Amino acid sequence: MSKSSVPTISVSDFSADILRHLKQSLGKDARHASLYDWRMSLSLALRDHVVDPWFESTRKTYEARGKRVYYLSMEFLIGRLIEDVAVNLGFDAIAAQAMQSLGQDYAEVVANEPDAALGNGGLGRLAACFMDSLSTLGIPAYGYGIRYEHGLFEQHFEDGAQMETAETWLAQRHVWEFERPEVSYPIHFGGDVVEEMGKTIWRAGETVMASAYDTPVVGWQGRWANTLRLWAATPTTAFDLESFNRGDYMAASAPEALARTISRVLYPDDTTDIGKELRLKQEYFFTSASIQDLLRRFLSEGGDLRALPDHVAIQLNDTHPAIAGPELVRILMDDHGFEVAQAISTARGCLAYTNHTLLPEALERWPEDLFIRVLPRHHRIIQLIEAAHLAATTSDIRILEHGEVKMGELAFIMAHHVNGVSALHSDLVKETVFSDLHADYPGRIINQTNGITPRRWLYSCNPPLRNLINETIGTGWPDDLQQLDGLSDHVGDAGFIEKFQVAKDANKARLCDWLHKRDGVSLDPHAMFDVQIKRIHEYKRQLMNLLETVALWNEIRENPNAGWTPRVKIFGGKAAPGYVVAKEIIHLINDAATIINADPVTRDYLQIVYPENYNVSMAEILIPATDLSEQISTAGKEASGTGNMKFALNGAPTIGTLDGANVEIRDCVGADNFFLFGLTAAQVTERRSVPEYARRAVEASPRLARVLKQIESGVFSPSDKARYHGLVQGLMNHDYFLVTCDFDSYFDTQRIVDKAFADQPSWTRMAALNTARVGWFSSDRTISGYARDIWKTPSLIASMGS
Ligand code: 26V
Repeated sequence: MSKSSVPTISVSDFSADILRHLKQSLGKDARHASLYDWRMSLSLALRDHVVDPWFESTRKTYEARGKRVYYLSMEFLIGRLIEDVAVNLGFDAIAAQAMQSLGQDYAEVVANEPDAALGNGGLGRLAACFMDSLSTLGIPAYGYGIRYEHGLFEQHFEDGAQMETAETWLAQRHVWEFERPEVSYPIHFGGDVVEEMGKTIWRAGETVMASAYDTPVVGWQGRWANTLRLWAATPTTAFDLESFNRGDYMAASAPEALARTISRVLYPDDTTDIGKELRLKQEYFFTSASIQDLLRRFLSEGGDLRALPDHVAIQLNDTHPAIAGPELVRILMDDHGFEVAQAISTARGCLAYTNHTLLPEALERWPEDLFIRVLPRHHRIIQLIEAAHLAATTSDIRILEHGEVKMGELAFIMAHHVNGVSALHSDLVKETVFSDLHADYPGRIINQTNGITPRRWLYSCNPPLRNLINETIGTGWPDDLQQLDGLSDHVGDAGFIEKFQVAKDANKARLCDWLHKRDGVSLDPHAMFDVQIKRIHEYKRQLMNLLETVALWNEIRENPNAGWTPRVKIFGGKAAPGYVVAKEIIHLINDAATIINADPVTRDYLQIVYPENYNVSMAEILIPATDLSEQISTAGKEASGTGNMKFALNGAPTIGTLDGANVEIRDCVGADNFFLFGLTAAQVTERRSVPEYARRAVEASPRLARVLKQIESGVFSPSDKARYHGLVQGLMNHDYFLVTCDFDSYFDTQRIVDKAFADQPSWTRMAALNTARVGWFSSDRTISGYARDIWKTPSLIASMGS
């Protein structure tokens, strides 16, 4: 790895920078400054040091005249940035000391920053980790997305039920971004398509402007910084002058109203394709702006569009930006006179598509009539793309079928590579959703197993473990995570294991303090912290975790003196506002917590906590404090998972199924250091064909039958005994995700976990081996794979080679 080019600064100089910003940028003096003012001043002082590496990277990129990566994503789930920037610049200790010298609590200032929550979950967080790694690796890249005014909704509980309120991160100034009023593009919708003098012309019905906001993303040690460019919708003109002159003031402001809605709010449903016009407009809005922007950049450097694929690699983060294919073809044909075939092959040379889910309900399809209404020209181009595909292959796969536009097929056909996000998932992509297209285009589907940035997900979120690793194997690991292997030599050393335990205990104590302050909840820090944090979905099976918790409660009550291993079951996560079953599951967890936590017989052994409003910042506190990681999805359903990697890296062994990246995690950490249970993906498919499989599984398990009866009869909802009738009946009658079939295996494996945890030194050794052996899951490794296999882009950090 290259030598550090970290700018150095003294604590006193940095304090002076902060005070200068307090005065000049915030207009405050130190005596009257609020926490907000201090946070802004600190952020601005840090931001100053990002600008030089940012300019330098831009200069090198222009000079190299090489290829740039464009990562198109509807979501970037960023979280807070102060700590991230400080750590990457090597300023973390200096920033903390400077704030202290100014009489401020650094941790409190850092915690004052709202999360940038421009994403739902895994897909959006992956995009944020990728931006970090692209900069760390010195690959010239732009992230393109939407500057939502409102990120993911905030969750709170009313009598245990989820309620949603609007998130308002932009109510405060967002200091990390630079507004670029000079960078804006018209985005057209609707209207019609006409032929005039042999030319096809799209006469759009309405137009909004996309305006750029740039956030620099600095990589490890400030060696490189790329740009995250987010688009905000603005009206072409604030008023329609014709209506205005007619005196119709309200109609005159209509274009403004449309524009403002487009980038207003993130869609909070990552499970069902809602098929809403506004969502399609959002997708086209940011994709078109991004394509126009990258073409302008290419042409301004004197590029010949026929050579576009040598200079531009566009990665589609799921199908959300799949309209990029037709949009690029449209511009090449309508504005630059390309023939159809040439336009399609040029576009395909630039495009690659990542699939993130096999769930049929999440695969995007648009009603064709809606699509024609919003994007009439693109509809015709899709017909041309489909015709070219049918002519070039023996395929009978269509993009336009049954009155729908199928975005997965479109993305696949227009991409030179399609990738899955774990080994198992990529195999399933070949065997299931895209089996026919895989046969038509052999070699197009490849795998790139997901990863996580070790800067945020170990270095910053886990100072005790970071320090122990530094003192054990040195400080080279944050951008070369395989170096963690070196810890393996120390797991036989009782002194090291003891220190590993001390680090875990410190993180657990930090979580206890945080929870107590926030929610007034007290936890037993010696209990096992058993954590499941992720979006609430039936396939992720939070319900199975809860059923196991109730079964355990029953058993402890019956035999309180059997030497139970104390556990705290921690849940965190949001349900899509319209996902009724997921919301029932949340309600049930909270109801069960109320009853079980109040039981004097079991309270020393079992506790349930469900903190409201799980987000990236909460994950940063929970993950380092976790003893046991719950990764219990129905095999074949979780494309990869990335939380699974974060837990293992922070020394929490997994209880999990052979699903997604769990398979590869287990291969790395070793079967002895992973608690495996449940049906395999193949067995799941088989079991579904057994008649009444759920009813049979319940009949075969008295333990499960009892739990279901308790829930159904209202033991946990005494004021509304029928509350969970539907939920339980649903399990007995459908149970598509095989909660009932995996229950016994899960329960039994949890009892093995109990025993393993009781032997603390041996447990800690297992935890340390998890940390030591998951270096491969760095997103640096993932991005190197994309760069090598898909983008063909070298690193521009001189000493890093390609
Ligand atoms: C789908 C939809 C459907 C239309 C409405 C809005 C919306 C928003 C997001 C999505 C995408 C869901 C797919 C997703 O997040 N997949 C997750 O991707 C992770 C990163 O690859 C992976 O680790 C998780 O296993 C996978 O569930």
